[in-house]
Amino acid sequence: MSQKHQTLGEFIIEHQSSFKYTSGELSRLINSIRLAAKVVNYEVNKAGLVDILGTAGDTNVQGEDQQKLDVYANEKFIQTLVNRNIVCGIASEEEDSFIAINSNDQNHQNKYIVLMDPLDGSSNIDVNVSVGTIFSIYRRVTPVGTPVQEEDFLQKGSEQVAAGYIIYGTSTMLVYTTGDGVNGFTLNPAIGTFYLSHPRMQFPEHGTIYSVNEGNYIHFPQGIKNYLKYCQMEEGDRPYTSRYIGSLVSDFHRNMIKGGIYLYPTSSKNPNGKLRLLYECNPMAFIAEQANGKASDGFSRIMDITPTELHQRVPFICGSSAMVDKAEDFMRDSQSS
Ligand code: AHM
Ligand code: MG
Repeated sequence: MSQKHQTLGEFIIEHQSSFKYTSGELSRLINSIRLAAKVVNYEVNKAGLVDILGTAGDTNVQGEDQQKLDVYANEKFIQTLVNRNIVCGIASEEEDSFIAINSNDQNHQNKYIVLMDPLDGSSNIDVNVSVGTIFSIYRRVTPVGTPVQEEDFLQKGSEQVAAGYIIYGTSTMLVYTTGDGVNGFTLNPAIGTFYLSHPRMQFPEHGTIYSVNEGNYIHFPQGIKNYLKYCQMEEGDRPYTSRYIGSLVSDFHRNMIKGGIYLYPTSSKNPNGKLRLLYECNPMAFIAEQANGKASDGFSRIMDITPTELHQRVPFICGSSAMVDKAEDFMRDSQSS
């Protein structure tokens, strides 16, 4: 089929056979995410119109206030995946523990688990700035037909079979990989259909944008401080441009298209970094690597980290490979001096 006007539904069917474990299960799973994305998109888009802003009154496991739309998005994604009987387990940034699905049904043959951040960057909703959903898919490691265990969720990022994000921006896009490159689909809201708009997305190897919350500069490790000074130095294509939306999906998406680096390092405020390894860093790292980019904790590959807990945080440096290499050089140099 020609790629012109190809819908996400057509794309999923066409590429099903290129997936190494051929089965319709992963296709059905991505189709369910597509459906939930449309429902959440509808709600996010009218956030400014109805009185649904403000906190829901709950706090999540990290002690942060939950916006109402976080709760809504969390429920919608979970409901869609549970009702369609498509996965055997779900873990969410908004849930304290993982959810085992049909755990007492021995006929339950589903192999996949999903980890997600249902609405990342949600503090931006109040001010009409883009937010996103991030998802990560693995095959379970415990036997099919038994209840899922924590070890199913604590797999290295390198074991992911698919990952993606939805960006609720000036347009709504779904961008995902099943380990065979990264493709982006834009929603036509008039008819509720995602169309392939960004085939084979690639980070430029070099870029000139750096994205970091520089307000935390004083608390950053010396290697990061040195790298930021390097970004600001007048030489060659530097100083680089600073762009920080404060919404990981949006900052990542822009950097992937234009070339750039995103950094959320450790600081005295966030001694392990702020972002969550399982819900944010691993899926973005998988997408980055599939798009010719790179993701590191400053010293080593994000997807090689063995997780020890569901809500684990890690420092995160991600983007154009030459830029991430350079930031790692500065980290290493500062350790050895
Ligand atoms: P969240 O999951 O609570 O929304 O936090 C993650 C977000 C990222 O999207 C964003 O890059 C970062 O937090 C911004 O943090 P800060 O405001 O500290 O710069
Ligand atoms: Mg988040």
